[in-house]
Amino acid sequence: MNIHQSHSEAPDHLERRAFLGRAAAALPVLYAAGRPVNSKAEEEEPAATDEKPMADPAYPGVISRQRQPRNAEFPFPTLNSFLTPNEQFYIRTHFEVPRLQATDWKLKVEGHVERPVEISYDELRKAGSQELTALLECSGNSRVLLEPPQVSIRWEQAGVSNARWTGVPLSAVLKRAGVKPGAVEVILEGHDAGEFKPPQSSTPGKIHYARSLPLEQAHRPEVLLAWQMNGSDLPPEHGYPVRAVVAGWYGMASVKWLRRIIVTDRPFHGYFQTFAYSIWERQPDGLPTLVPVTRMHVKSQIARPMLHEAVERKARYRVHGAAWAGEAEVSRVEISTNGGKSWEAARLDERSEPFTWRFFEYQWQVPSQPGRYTLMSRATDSRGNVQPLERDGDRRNAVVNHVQPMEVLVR
Ligand SMILES: Nc1nc2c(c(=O)[nH]1)N[C@H]1C(S)=C(S)[C@@H](COP(=O)(O)O)O[C@H]1N2
Ligand SMILES: [Mo]
Repeated sequence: MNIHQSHSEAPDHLERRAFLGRAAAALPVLYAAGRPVNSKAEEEEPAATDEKPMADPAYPGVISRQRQPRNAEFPFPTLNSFLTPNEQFYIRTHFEVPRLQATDWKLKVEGHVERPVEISYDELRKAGSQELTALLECSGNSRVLLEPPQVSIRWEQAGVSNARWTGVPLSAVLKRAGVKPGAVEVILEGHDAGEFKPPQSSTPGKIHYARSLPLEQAHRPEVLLAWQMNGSDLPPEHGYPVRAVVAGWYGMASVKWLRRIIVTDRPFHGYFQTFAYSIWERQPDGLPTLVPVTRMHVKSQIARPMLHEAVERKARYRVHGAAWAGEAEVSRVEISTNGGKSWEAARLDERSEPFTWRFFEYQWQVPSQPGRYTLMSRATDSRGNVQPLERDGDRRNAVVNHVQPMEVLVR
């Protein structure tokens, strides 16, 4: 469990800095020159810190995927700090970002409860404070890999980011209202609202963003109502003043700009629960049934070389990236430099925790023969789940965790 009281630190961060520092070395060169270059693994560069992430002005910002409403991804080839700076954390919004004030914000807790309550921002912050490092990944991340193209944002690699969150467990708030017997789910509703028009689908009037959690999930300690990320108040686009963080679940569960919590005695079938963010599941009776997307699946991604990067022949190239597995830990990452014909173990960073990512690296002896080569990474988690090589078509436009071929040019 990596839930800490405030200010407890992971013990191995010196070791980790050394590992991360090498990753940082190539990046300013890459972007300053505007062209891919080989990694200079042996160079001494100031190490990136993962404790107080700062947006380095030399680093690029996010990559826009849609202007209105705003959707943007973290520039994954620059991956070098364990915590993603707030300014680079990917943004997934369905409606315009609500502009809220903490001073007049109130959270309603109602429905199947003993005492409906309204909690102010100050009351919530006084209810207790915990820290949790957790990665969010949009369930549509890597959608660009899908054939034929699917509806919704065409994420490349980084509808995914990692942050340290400060908040109070949702269970504490539920306790205050008193969940009645017979309750089955907890709906989290956001302030943001709008209408969906075709081709995505029309909806009846304005709807708010809302998702539900099964009651037992809502009570887990890694489900927070958070007001800070990486030590600062949430930025407006990430849910200011208060959002949910459902660690280990795909991002859609982590409802931003919370306004209402509704305890229900029946399953919720809202737009974002049943229509969007749902996948087919084969039932024992043979009938495929739509079920909401929930837990993250094991996945790994190579940050460098990036897609179509030009790499010098005969060089030693530091292939590196990150892997994650939701509630499980990453126990192995393998690399192929020949399109999946053979695999070799990557070196894993020491820092390994559930809910977050684990960095990996692999020293590639680049062949002397110029041409196109396909690199791949494949992760295995502590429960024995292996990242699949093929896309599972039952998953519609979501949960894209199969191995990603990264074609590079050796010259
Ligand atoms: N209220 C609200 N919460 C939301 C969303 C939204 O559009 N509105 N998007 C969800 C989705 S699909 C994802 S992937 C995450 C993204 O969180 P981020 O923008 O902070 O990265 O927020 C989730 N919570
Ligand atoms: Mo998402």
